[in-house]
Amino acid sequence: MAEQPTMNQPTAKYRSDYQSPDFTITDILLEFDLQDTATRVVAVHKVKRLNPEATSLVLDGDDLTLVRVEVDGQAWTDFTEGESTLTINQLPETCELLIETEINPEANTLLEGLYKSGGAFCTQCEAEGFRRITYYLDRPDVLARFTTKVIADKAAYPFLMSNGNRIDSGELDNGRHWVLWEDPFPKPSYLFALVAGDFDVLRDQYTTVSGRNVALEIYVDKGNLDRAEYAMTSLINSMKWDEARFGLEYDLDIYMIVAVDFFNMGAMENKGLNVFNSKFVLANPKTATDTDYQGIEAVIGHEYFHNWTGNRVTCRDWFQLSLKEGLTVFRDQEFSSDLGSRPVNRINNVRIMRGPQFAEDRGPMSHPIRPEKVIEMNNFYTLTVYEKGSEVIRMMHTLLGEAKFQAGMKLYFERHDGTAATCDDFVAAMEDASGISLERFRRWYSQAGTPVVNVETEYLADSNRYRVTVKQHTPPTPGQEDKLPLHIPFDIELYNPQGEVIALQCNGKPVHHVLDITDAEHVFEFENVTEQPVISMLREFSAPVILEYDYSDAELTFLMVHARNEFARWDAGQMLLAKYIKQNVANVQQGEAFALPSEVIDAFRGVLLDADLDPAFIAEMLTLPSENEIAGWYKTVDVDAIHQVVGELENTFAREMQDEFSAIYHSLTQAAYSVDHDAMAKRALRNTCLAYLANTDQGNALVESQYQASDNMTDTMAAMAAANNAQLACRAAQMADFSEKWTHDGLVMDKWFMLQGKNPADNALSNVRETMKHAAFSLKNPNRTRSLVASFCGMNPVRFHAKDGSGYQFLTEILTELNTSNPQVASRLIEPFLKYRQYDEARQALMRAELERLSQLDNLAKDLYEKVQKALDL
Ligand code: B3K
Ligand code: ZN
Repeated sequence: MAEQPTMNQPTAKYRSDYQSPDFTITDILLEFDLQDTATRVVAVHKVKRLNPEATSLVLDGDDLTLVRVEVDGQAWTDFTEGESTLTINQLPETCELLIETEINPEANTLLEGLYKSGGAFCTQCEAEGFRRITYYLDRPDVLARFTTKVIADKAAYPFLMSNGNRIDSGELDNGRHWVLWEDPFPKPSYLFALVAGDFDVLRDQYTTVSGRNVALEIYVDKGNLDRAEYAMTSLINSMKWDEARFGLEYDLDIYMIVAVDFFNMGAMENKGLNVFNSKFVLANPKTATDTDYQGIEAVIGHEYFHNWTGNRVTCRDWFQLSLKEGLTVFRDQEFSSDLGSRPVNRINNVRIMRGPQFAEDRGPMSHPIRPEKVIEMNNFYTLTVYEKGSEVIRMMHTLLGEAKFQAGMKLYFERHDGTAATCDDFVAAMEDASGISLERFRRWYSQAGTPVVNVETEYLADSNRYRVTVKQHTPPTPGQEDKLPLHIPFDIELYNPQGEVIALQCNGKPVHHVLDITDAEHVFEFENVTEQPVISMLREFSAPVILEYDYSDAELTFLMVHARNEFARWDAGQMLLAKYIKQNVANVQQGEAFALPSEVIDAFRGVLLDADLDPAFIAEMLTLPSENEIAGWYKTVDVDAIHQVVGELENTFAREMQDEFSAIYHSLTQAAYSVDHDAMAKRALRNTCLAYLANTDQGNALVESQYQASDNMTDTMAAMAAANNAQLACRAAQMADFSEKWTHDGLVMDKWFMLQGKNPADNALSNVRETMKHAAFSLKNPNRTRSLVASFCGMNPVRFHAKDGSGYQFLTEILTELNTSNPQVASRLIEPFLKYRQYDEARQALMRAELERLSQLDNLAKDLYEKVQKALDL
């Protein structure tokens, strides 16, 4: 735009512009001579022309120094180097193309391409990082067989790894050695990986269902072997589960996982050689919480499941990302639910949808699960593509049922194994295998935003009928004004006053409990309903929508007790809480007192005392929605009123149920720590009780004694989080003690940094600034940055949104620094700014000013550029 002259204009790509490649590469032989600042990469490609009209081969490359080009063994000079391309002219129809480049892994702070993490070399190529290693057709629809030779100093880098099977190795005279790896499965460049370093290795093996032996190896920093076991157990469980539930078997002789400390995201599914953020590998009871263990199981599963959904069948282009990510998230969610508690898993997945995913849908970056326009692909590894993508797969699963869904999966693999496919291919396989039309359903792939389903009911006593009117609409999102009706699976149940299920019947015929909502409005009249029923809707969160229905308190407390599935009981509790949170936010705004009817408290007391319920489920029932989720209910967010109401609600529950919390807390004292569902469930409930009790007179003493007595990180962190949240007297001493004990271990210190970020104290920001000087902190490490900075800016709304704008200035300072060193991390951190339109005018103006400052930065990275210009609506 004219008034923003300094904002450079990176170009966007559009899904509709897809063209198949002019050339392909069938084989690539890579040789790496690893040196910290000058690594030589020789790549020999077998190139084949696909489009007879094409004259030039245009390769992608970033930050490379070109050394030489040869074609069929001869030096080649007919090429041009662009800013991020190498165009080679006059190539024959097939040829062997050699390109030698030099790269500087040590200077690579972007953590994309080949870089150094601690003392090790490692790579991250998805989405477009391979082009920072060598010039290549760096797009997912070019599938080549990779052979990789890694050469490095033997003493410093005794382990040299790449994808596939290790086929040869040798020694060189100057203290260097080499290993040759061959991956028999053609793959796109984003699945390439290389690791070189000195590690401790945990080894195991797995025999697949057809009897093949697979070597399993987990590489961790020296001294961390005692933290790798749970990752190994999770890997073996994943392999078994994928065979049992999806009939999918592993295909190479070796599966390696390497844990590194410097990593931009959770983990990466490179063929046969996963690279993991150490956060999702390392755990023992002293260093990791139960939540960490669950995270490890989920991420190990996720990356393993990608071997089929992602690697064997990959994406044609990056717009199709949800083809592999949505499906693989669905698979990892099912894995966690089959192994642990299904209701608790579902509740937590739905919290993510209703909190941060719905927020993404409301913001300027709102996009369909299959985006249409992308400037920086890394910006689209979003909750929408992943979590909503998984919900879309889950809806198909609901519509088809397990057997037909699995038939669809089978057909999908029959058709597309070894190729790069599209989301449409997936839906077509589901449709063809099941015979169920998904025509209207496909709109979920192209329409952005959160649909709203509005329901009205009427009991027609005279005719024993119950009329349910269901309307749907999707509010406009940037670039998509008009929305069409979607195919929404709408799962309902009716209960009579005794809590018994009423069989659904329309026009004399039984009706399935999942209603097909395909139009803007449907009216259902259920027959033989002899008493006024209570309706349970959107059971299991059967579609990623907002449900609007005017429930009475009595209906909600009824459902909290009588709904047949636990998810629906939890959901009723959430709706009841939402009602009184909203009412009290209005009270606070009008200067009135906080008030909560005793019936509401009694309903929650009833859940707390229900001995038949899983303690983990009770803990979820008593967990309040986050301040961020609550913020999403408003057009204009009042952070201070929300913070106050959540605090008062916590205090009221604590005061009114103190005896029950206290009795349960003391009754759940455990003997020895173990990582199994029952033990974790008890700890979850016990620590939920502690969090409430922290707000009472006994709080300080209880929290202090739990901290002192604890022999595991779950209980330690629960005590510290309770002290932090309730600002107890014991907090300072605990924080000092913990920091002294763990300063040497960044991963453990992340928990401490997170508490500093979420500290509700008035001076939280100055504490955060002080904390950045801590010996264990570094902005260069994404985990540290996320723990401290992202937790302050994203999870401490009342302090981040301080009226004087100090929180906003702080974020701009950090973003300015990360814009050059690691824009991918910066691009995650900027999220709170993107929501500026949802705040009062004064805060809006302050945030907008910060966004404008950012837009003026020299060399604003594509990652930030895309978000800033969308937020400012340029
Ligand atoms: N596929 C990777 C994510 C890559 C992110 C690139 N910025 C991990 C995963 O989803 O399994
Ligand atoms: Zn994934």
